[in-house]
Amino acid sequence: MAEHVDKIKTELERLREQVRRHDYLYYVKGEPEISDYEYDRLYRRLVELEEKHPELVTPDSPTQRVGGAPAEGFAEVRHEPPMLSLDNAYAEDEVREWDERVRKGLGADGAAYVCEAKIDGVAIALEYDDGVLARGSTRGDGFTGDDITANLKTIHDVPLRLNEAPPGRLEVRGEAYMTREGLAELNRRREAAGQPLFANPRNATAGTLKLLDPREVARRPLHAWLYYVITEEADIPTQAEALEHLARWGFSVNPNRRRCADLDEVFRFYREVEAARADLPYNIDGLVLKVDDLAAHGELGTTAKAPRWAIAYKFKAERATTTVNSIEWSVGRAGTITPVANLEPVLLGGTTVKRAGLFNPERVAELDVRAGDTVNVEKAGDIIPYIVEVEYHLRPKGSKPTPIPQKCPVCGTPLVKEEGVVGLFCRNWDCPVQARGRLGLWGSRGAMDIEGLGEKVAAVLYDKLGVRDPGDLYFIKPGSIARLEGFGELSEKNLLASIERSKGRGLTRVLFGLGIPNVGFETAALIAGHFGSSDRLMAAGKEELEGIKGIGKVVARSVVEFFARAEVREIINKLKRAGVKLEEERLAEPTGPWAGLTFVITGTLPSMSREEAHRAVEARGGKAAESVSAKTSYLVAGEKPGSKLAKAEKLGVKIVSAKEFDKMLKKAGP
Ligand code: 0OW
Repeated sequence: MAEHVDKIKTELERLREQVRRHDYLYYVKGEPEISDYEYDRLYRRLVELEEKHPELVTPDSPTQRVGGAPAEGFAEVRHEPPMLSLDNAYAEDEVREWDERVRKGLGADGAAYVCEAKIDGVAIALEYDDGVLARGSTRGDGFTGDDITANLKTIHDVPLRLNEAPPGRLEVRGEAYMTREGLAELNRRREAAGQPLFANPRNATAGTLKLLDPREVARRPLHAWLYYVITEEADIPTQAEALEHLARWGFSVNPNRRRCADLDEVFRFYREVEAARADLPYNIDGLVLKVDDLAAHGELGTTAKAPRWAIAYKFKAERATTTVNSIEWSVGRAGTITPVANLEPVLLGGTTVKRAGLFNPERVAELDVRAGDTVNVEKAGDIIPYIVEVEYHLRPKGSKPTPIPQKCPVCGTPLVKEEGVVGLFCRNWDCPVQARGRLGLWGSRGAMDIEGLGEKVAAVLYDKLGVRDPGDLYFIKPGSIARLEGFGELSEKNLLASIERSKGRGLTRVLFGLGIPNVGFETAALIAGHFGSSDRLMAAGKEELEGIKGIGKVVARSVVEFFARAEVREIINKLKRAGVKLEEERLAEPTGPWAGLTFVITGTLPSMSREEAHRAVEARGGKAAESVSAKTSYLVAGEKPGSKLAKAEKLGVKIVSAKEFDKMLKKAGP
């Protein structure tokens, strides 16, 4: 028996090593050696073997990148030493002054610098014990950040196990980021789901790292560059070598870097990188200059905010001056009213800009921007240029403040403000832009996937055939599309056939396709899996919705209010009459003696690991959460409990010792 287990362990380790190596080659080096098919075969073999022997799963196995249950919140992590920010320099003379301070501080004639591209992302820290990822966190305020290990594990640039005999205790720091194309794709998905768009890759990265559900994080295109090493166990004399070590250990290290012996080389490199900036797939906003000699870092020390041995040498944000010809207001699929400034065309960062975002009515009022104004427009790597400021002194005589619309620019319905939410909204269900948008969402790939029913065709069906909602699609009279301009017998036949085929997509896609506010695909799947049919869902109250794992108050309220609308009930009736499937097999609700209970483990349990305790709780139908909240049923306090104990006491959460927990496990049965 023992040798059989050893044989399996050996095969598991070999498979993990192979998958880890091919992950590294594919994601970090971008030089895969095997085909996707061969990789999938390897990976599936590993998953199969681990499913057969769950007790042999290790946290650093490549299959453990995407965790399961969403966290309730994030534990805190103290940064030692603090994660500092950087002082900024915008011009050569400021860099010269800094260089002078460095040389004076070191009592040296010259200092060599490592210049690194400054990634416009979100700072992170990764801790490794014996080469295995132990914890990952955000920078927070530099002293305390959030423990987002489960989220960072989903990033392929973050190794779960290091190569080449790394130090036993190691911390590395770097920047999580998204490429511009990655963000564009993410925004396309969000637009289809009626969710707000991210203005730039940095916001998208920050928003994603904060998500409680690692499965959603895994669906987002996150990357990371690492650039800083903290360890007592290796003697690394320079920053240049630290970066080499990082690459050897398996981390992604940004290639746009150069060791410069003097400032002339620094300025030359700065101009080279600035010229190449637009060709990089990710945003950089300057260089980070660091004294290469790491011993000098200790000599120079830090201010309260930033190191004296490093500085951010920023690119000038691309900025241009032009005039506003007009300000127009548009309404989006979800009823959001958005102001846009039409500009006198101006060259900005290599492109001609004719429009600039004004975000929301509040911003227009705050800026008091008007047609005829001279404005400064900026594009600091973000996708849409925006108006930074108005040159009020150049304002033409007699100009009037821009009127904020009171009515929807499309349907004339009075606009509403919603408490606590920035912006103005048209809440007219029949607003043509919104009704057409809903038809487009219904036909989209993530929803009912109706081939040929894009936004344009949806608008034609709306305008020419009086199709007002998804239910009408299933009652289009044959022949009525064929006679429309741009259509014929064949295109009608294909479109009607794909509408017919869409009837069987199931409840998840129906719910996503209806465009319920705050309900994206993942949430739609949770709701469909819980209720199994639209009838049960429409009969449910807020409480039942809030009781579903992963559904909060906001979503519960959105769903109940949405199905309370007469127009929605009308659509559901039409869909039923058309024979559209409004059911889905229900996901097995966790049963067992601990169903509905939430446990949080803190400190070390003598009898089992944290992972094993979580699995023991889930095997009894309970939920294992990472952090304490009012919804926590029990806090299990092991040895050296962390800050969760104090929080549990404050919240009046029931606290049990490791021994009591063992007794509870036995009592609850296997
Ligand atoms: N964004 C970057 C970057 C970098 C740290 C080390 C100690 C203080 C700054 O690419 N390449 N190198 C450093 O070095 N910091 C960077 O970004 C900083 C981190 C926190 C605020 C900035 O994002």
